[in-house]
Amino acid sequence: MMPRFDHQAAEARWQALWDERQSFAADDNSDKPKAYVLEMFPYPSGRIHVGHVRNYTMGDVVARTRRAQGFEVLHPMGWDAFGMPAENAAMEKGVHPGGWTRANIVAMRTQLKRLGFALDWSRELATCEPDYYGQEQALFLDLLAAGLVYRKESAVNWDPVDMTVLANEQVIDGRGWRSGALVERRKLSQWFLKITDFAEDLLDGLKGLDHWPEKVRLMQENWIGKSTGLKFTFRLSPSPLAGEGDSPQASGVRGGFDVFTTRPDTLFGASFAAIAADHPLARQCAEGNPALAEFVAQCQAGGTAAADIETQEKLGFDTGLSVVHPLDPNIRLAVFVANFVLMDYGTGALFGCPAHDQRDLEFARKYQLPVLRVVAAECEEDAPIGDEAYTGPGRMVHSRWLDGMTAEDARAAVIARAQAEGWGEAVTQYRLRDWGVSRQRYWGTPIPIIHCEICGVVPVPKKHLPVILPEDVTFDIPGNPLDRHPTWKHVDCPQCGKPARRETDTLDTFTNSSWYFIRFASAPDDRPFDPAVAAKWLPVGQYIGGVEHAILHLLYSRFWTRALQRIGMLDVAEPFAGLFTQGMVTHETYSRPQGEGLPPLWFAPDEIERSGSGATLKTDGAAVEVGRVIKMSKSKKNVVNPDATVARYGADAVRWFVLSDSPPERDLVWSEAGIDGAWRFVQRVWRLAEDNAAASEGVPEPKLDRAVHRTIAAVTSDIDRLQFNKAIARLYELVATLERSAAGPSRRAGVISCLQLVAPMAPHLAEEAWALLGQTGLICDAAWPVADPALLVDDEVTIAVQVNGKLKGDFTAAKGSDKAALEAAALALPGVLRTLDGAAPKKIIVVPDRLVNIVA
Ligand code: ANZ
Ligand code: ZN
Repeated sequence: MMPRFDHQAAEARWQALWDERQSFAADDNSDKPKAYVLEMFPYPSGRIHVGHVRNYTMGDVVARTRRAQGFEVLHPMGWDAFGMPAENAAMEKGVHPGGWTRANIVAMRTQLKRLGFALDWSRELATCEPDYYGQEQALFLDLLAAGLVYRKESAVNWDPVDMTVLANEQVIDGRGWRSGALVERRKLSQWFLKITDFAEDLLDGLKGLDHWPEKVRLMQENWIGKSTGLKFTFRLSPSPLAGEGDSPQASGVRGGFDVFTTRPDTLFGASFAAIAADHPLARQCAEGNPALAEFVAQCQAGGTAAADIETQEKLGFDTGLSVVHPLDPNIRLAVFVANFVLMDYGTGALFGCPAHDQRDLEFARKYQLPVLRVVAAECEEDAPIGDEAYTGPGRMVHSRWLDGMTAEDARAAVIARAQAEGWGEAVTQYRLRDWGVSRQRYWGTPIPIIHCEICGVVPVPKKHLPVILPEDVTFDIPGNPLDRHPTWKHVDCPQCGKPARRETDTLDTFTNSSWYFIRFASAPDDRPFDPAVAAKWLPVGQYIGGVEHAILHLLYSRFWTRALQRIGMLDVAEPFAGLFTQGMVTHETYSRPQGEGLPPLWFAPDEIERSGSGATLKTDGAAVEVGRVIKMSKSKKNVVNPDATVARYGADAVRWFVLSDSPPERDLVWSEAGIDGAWRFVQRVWRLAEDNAAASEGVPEPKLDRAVHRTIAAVTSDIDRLQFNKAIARLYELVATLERSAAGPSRRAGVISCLQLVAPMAPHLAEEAWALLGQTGLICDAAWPVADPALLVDDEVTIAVQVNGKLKGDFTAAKGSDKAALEAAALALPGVLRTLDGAAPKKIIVVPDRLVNIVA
């Protein structure tokens, strides 16, 4: 039997050696150029999944390559260790969130180490440990002192059965995800970070991020949601509800309210005004109107998720009030309280133009309000509006002095008039809201605040940090265990010394991930980071992770660095210079129907025997349905445990496979056959190394040298552009070429270069083969091969040969060959000899390096 590459022995040997030599420890004081390569750190859910493997392998290839290219590389790993799943596990399994999380970290660290990633484990951190979250508390206090943190009443989703606040994602169809109880809206005093202070800067900064995917920049832009428009005041006209002779002012209602519109051009198409249920005017009207009060209460019930508001039925309640149209005092518009108007956007009030806004149109149809088109596209002119509002460009109609203008010009004209007449002003609005960071949860960073009856809100003095999260808590009753802890929250006020109460809310876990990349770069004991050291590494050169974090995590991190910059702690605005979002890992699904009305029964890939296009269940041998290839998910059971695969095929084969099959930004279909193919390739490279283990005599082979150097250049640039699958395709080619070549110094040199190019992807194989070839040191320490430019230029050309303009064949010649040589070679071609059949050519035309045409 062919001697094989023994992956188990090799992996253990090299991993131990890298560890012992601290090969991948980053030196803050190195004078080499720095490269910070980072993958989004995992949540310690229990096991590494293949999505992690793909993500971390990509980062590892970049890190190892940069290292070989002479950079001092920082490639750290840690744990995003606070969050809900730990609390859920605590409630379901009766384990402590801390114990559960830390056990998971141990298991997952072992799994990651088996994959041979070039990580600086000395910088490992877990956000659930006081040395991390204590420094985060210090940062929170700094931001508070700088006025970037404030407290305000804000609505939350309240589950009345579980007695807990729910995140929007935990509200499903208006009900709590665990209890199934109807969710209520409650007002709580909560902490906010002033991200809106940076809205314009966060938007502006996107322009410079040219190593980010365009789609992510667009998602961020939409999330920030800058709108420019007009804010103007609607004057209330005396209302019949206010009673005989009473003006609205007299009945206590103010003289009017402000609205915000992005479409002032459509003002002549206005058919109603609407205010939010939480609007002060709505509350005032509700006081004397039980039916309206009932409607307002209805709107306030239910969750706070904006997505629900978009899709729910548009409902309104006529207040009986009306307002005066700002462009024509003879026009009155009825004022509704409407469920689709949000209190925390714009002014909490709008005018409705049903012809040109879909929500307004649905509303108008329901309450039989007029629908008047005021913008007409070129070809449809004055067509009536059906059940779709027209939101495109066009010219103004039915709009008096605006008629004939483009909608865009009309927008400017109305704003100019409003400003001139003093009833409105141009304003900019952002969809971005301040970041509410209070969570009524146990497993998170305690907010370092004390509430005192006398002094009010008192920050915990820094010398008392960290505020340690107590671990002696239970989860047998619903609610936040910090609230019912017997002693933890009772403290003396740091200012007056009287008994006071700790804040029992914890910070949103997104705060943990908003600065972990800084702590990786510098982690002193007595401060969050050392700015000089952090600035050496930051920004992260290449950040890699899932597109599911394209909005919040990245935006919060971009905010956090800006906030630190503003308070003079760190001079880095953009945390991530380069960003790459990798595709998902997918797999077939296997199921059996369970009968009418029941969901199918799903089976895991390792329960299945696959044969041809069908599949059977191992336990009973009967058929199962092979379903679509979809993202791996626990619910469909199409999850693969990487441990078994790594044990069987080796880390290198798994790493090779996750890079090889599809472009990194696309989804990857996990297949056993694919990994088997990768394993075979590993064996081929090993054989090639064995065949070239000894130094070899002979003459150089320029053609092979050129092929090798072309591959060096191409693979280097592929890795630079993160096109790992292309790099791998070229290495397949190079290995095939080397296998076909005759033994000699060129082949041995080629094998050595080939191993270096393979090393970032399959590092254990590469180290083992490097040693076998008697190379000095470790391959991970060897300098990256550099392509010789002289070997990259093509010095051979293909010459086409024609007889009377018809192609008869071609041959290769050295570049720049003289005419006589090309003529002679052309005349000797079999196709030419046959066509001429002994006749002498009349004329021969030679185009150097390209063509010989023979006229017969
Ligand atoms: C009249 C109008 C006519 C509008 C028209 C749109 C189209 P963006 O672009 O996302 O910023 N609006 C204003 N305040 C609102 C609130 N608190 N809750 C819900 N909707 C509100 O959205 C701005 C538009 O959303 C505004 O422009 C307003 O409707 C509505 F043909 O005013 B528009
Ligand atoms: Zn006090």
